[in-house]
Amino acid sequence: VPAEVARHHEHAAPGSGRCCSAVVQQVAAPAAAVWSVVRRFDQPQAYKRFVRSCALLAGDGGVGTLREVRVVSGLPAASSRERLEILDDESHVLSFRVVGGEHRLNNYLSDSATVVVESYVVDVPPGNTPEDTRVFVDTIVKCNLQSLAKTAEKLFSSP
Ligand code: A8S
Repeated sequence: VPAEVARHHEHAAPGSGRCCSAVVQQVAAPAAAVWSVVRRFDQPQAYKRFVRSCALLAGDGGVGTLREVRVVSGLPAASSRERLEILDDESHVLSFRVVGGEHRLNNYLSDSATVVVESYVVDVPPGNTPEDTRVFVDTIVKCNLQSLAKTAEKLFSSP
């Protein structure tokens, strides 16, 4: 991981009752192709396979936009309200914050750049350990990034 990227993803100590991690994915496509998929805050279902639908509650895809995501069944969650915190088209950085919804990942904060490193911080849900939580969230994020790689690679190779 390039030093600049690592530095961008350094979180302050998560604090007690919180946990954090980062997931890295290689993508065989140019950063522009990856970024074109990631930057669409209104279209997470383009690559996030746990997302069933997404509706914008406020904003038009710029910083401050609020979206409501409904997730597929079988997860300990139904929906999530997420606010776009950073959308930097030059540095290829997007960050969103979970601000509500029906799920157990309170105060989730995600930060992705197109290299692609996705780091996060989240409260450990009551009755779970930090390890449980990390395994759960890493699984979701890894799956998202693999799917993002496929989506961007397809976009890049299509005629
Ligand atoms: C993302 C990352 C995550 C999404 C989580 C971790 C979530 O959408 C799912 C299950 C949950 O339990 C929490 O980048 C929540 O989307 C799939 C509803 C937030």
